[in-house]
Amino acid sequence: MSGFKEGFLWGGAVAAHQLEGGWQEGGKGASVADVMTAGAHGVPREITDGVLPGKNYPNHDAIDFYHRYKEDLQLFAELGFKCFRTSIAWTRIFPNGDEQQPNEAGLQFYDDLFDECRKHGIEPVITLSHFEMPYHLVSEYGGWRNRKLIDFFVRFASVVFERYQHKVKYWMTFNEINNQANFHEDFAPFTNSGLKYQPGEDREPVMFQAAHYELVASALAVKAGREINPSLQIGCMIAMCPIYPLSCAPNDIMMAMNAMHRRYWFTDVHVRGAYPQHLLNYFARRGFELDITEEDRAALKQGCVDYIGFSYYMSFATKATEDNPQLDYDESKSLVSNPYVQKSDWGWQIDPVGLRYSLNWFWDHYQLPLFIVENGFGAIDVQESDGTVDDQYRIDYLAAHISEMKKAVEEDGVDLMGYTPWGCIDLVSAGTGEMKKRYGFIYVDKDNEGNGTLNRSRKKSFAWYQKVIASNGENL
Ligand code: P53
Repeated sequence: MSGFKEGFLWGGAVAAHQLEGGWQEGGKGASVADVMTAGAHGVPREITDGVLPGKNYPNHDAIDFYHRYKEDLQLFAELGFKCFRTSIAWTRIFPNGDEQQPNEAGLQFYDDLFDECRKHGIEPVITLSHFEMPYHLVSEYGGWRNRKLIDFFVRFASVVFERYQHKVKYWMTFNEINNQANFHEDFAPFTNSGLKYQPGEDREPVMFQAAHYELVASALAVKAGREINPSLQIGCMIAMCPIYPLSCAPNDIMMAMNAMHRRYWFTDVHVRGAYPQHLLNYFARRGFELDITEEDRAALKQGCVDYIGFSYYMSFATKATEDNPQLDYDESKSLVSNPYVQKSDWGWQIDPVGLRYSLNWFWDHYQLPLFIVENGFGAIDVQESDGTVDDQYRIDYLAAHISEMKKAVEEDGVDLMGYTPWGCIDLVSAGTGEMKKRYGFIYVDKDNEGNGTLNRSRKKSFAWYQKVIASNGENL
């Protein structure tokens, strides 16, 4: 008998900006994703000052889900999905972010989409902010460095909770809110928080300030959602890459612990409604004076999440070095390669056991239900002349991860709600903006340059995942 609970949420995950396209349709405004060009492995995406002529912005058209969602949901239904995780593009509802009234055409689009899901018995699982905040909030307000964004976000959240409360039960506030722990690079601060740093600016306190405002906004949204409808389940969303010590040298162990503190304190605030003492001590040591009011602290306490959603793709490793006596973690410098695991073509370390470890880590720390809302293998797929794609490597990756997830549930007793592999249909990569970094069970005919018919077809992994769901995870 399978240990997965009754009603286990098997499905797939995407984000609005990575598949919808239709970037100006139905009154939609420009989001941060709309000003990011295509990059590649080792070539960062360029963040432009608004939309400039002659640049390639892959999210503008993406895979045209905006017009093709009925066909795509038909395929998800054929896969046997119990749920479908996507996001509501904030810019369809509030094109600039600071309006008083929502845009009805945008609201109608998601009504239609959720109705279509329900028609197939598929439960929508919705992220409120998935790397697609209104660009206007960046250019006019400086992104989340500005406290005013709390009100804008809570207004957006309240409008969609009110509107969709009878169609959507499962929600998450900020996607991978902790990516910005990597504040030395430009990508995460911009996609998480709409932050553009000035040359020479001390980035770290700005990141902590933005994250604080987001955590307050998240808590106020949770509170508002509960007031609108107490049956809503509202979670957080954390990017989990567990950080191992490279060796058992005591200082390597401490370095890994500090690194985990610096990357995962966000979860403490979401779950417990308060900052961990180690972080307050770190702020004091570094002399960071953040705008954290008594009112904020009260809000955090009143908006603790119902569950923890997280992504898992890879694990990291770190070690202590002599030039770092306080064992501070700097994600752009502190990571080392793990000699015991393989890497994907994009350098992501493949570590199925790390998923079991992560499930146990979250469960031991927080004792809240867990939801794996992203996991998957970005790879270059080759379409044969007959249209088929033999993606055995993807099947191998997912089967190995599901098998470890089963052990976490059956042997370790972790409370797991569901599993939604990332990019169930090929879409635009967030990190590189490429189409050729594919995750799907469904192949989409489109290349990095934007050419292709956009036709959908089933890969080998499609029939495999169909069996996994039908057998509730027994048939891997
Ligand atoms: P792509 C970094 C590390 C882990 C997850 O990523 C990440 C990132 C950001 O690139 O993002 C999540 O497309 C994110 C999705 C994203 C997916 O992982 O870079 O929530 O939007 O597409 C995979 O291969």
